[in-house]
Amino acid sequence: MLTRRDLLVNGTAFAAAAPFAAGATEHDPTTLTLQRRVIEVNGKPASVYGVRQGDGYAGLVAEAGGRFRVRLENELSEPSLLHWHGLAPPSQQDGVPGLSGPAVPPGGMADYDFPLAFGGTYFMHSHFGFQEQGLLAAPLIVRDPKRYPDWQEVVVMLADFSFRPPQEIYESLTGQKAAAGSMGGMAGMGSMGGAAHEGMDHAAHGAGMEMSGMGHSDAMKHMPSQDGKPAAPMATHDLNDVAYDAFLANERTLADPQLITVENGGRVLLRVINSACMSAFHADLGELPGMLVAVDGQDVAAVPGSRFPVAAGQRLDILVELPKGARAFPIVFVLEGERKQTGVILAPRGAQVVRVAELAAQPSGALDLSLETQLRASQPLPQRKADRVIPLDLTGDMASYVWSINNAIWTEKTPPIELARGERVELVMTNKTMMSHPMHLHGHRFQVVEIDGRRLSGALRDTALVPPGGRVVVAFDADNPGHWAFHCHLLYHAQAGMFATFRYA
Ligand SMILES: [Cu+2]
Repeated sequence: MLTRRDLLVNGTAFAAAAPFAAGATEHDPTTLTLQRRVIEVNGKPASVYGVRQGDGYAGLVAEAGGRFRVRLENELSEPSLLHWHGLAPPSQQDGVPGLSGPAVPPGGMADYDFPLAFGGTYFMHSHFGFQEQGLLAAPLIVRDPKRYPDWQEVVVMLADFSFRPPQEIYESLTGQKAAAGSMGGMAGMGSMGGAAHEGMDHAAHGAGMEMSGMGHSDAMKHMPSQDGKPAAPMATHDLNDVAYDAFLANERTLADPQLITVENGGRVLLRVINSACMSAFHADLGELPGMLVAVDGQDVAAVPGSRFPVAAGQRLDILVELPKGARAFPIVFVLEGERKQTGVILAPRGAQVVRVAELAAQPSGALDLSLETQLRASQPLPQRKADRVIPLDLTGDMASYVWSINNAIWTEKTPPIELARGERVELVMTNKTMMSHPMHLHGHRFQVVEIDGRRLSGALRDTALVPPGGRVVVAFDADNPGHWAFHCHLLYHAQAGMFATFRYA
């Protein structure tokens, strides 16, 4: 059995979800502190946020069946709040400013205490302004001791990074100054933009951040298919509306990747968290055969493979058995529609580590639902007829950078969609736009029950990708009363108005 020290690599605890790393005891809450830090990106210093425990551990590991007992301390010079992405807390503890409660002021704190009914791979991130783009996010692992107890857990958290202040990125996309508070769900955006602007590192400014036109990058001209093989040209989808300076795996690029010590011939549970604000990836295990066993923290019937898509806000649990031998194994994540990639290296002691290029041999395809249609929930929702069916057209376009639901741009005044407690709800999401939208529901797990007209007993999730022209139906039980956010998990789309709320008492 590896000790925690064995799992720590390069002085950071980022990669390992060790059993003793964080566990809140019955008596003491775990303190998570919001901080500013400087990391190095592309050889330059970058001022980012962080969520740290006192010992420097990023994020939190808790036990399924226990309680989530956390004290959040805000050491930033601006208000903030954390959302526990994928968990089902009481509504007031969900961390969406304006919906769940007020943001925590500088120097302030907030306490959280709720039961953790189920395990899984989750994460925490700010839902305040554009803080998420400044890496105000961290892993949140709820361990189930009965699940793969002898496998080494390796957490890989993905992010997209720009030296440009997010407010400026947003204004370039919309072509106009963002109105203060234009998005109540991320209240305080106006003031926040200024704060982020000051905080971001201007010494390293101007590192080639350009908008990629209307999203048609060069790779678009020869769009490969899902499995990465070149296919017919396809110019109808818009991908990657922000051109980032770097893509990070555990805050490192492939120029200086994290080396994660694994056992020779060991068994690894990869917990992949896509915390990128605007970017989707294909996980690529290279020569290693993998087994996808959970998405968004929820078990599915295992799917073998070495390449799996992960949209913004989604997670993957992948089992990997390493062959014997002192060899290193890169685990890379290729940006949708591009050759750019990031990743980490799994390396047994004594293994020779070879440098991995920052560009994949071939561009990755656009994410589609070919994997999603294969996924089957291990514990599906009980069969039940929907009490309420809600059509939600995903609307808007890239040119005007208007994003909306049922053609309604969300504002603080938008009335919630009213539900009744106990009903089975189906959300019929139809994407009328040219971009994919990963749609995230707070406070509930939903099941994918229909894709493009075919019913299925699909995965339980909290974030479902709806590709252009696609129609995805998800079902959930209204069993967690309150006021809940439902939105595109692309940060600037949510900010622009692709956002709605559900409410029931
Ligand atoms: Cu979107």
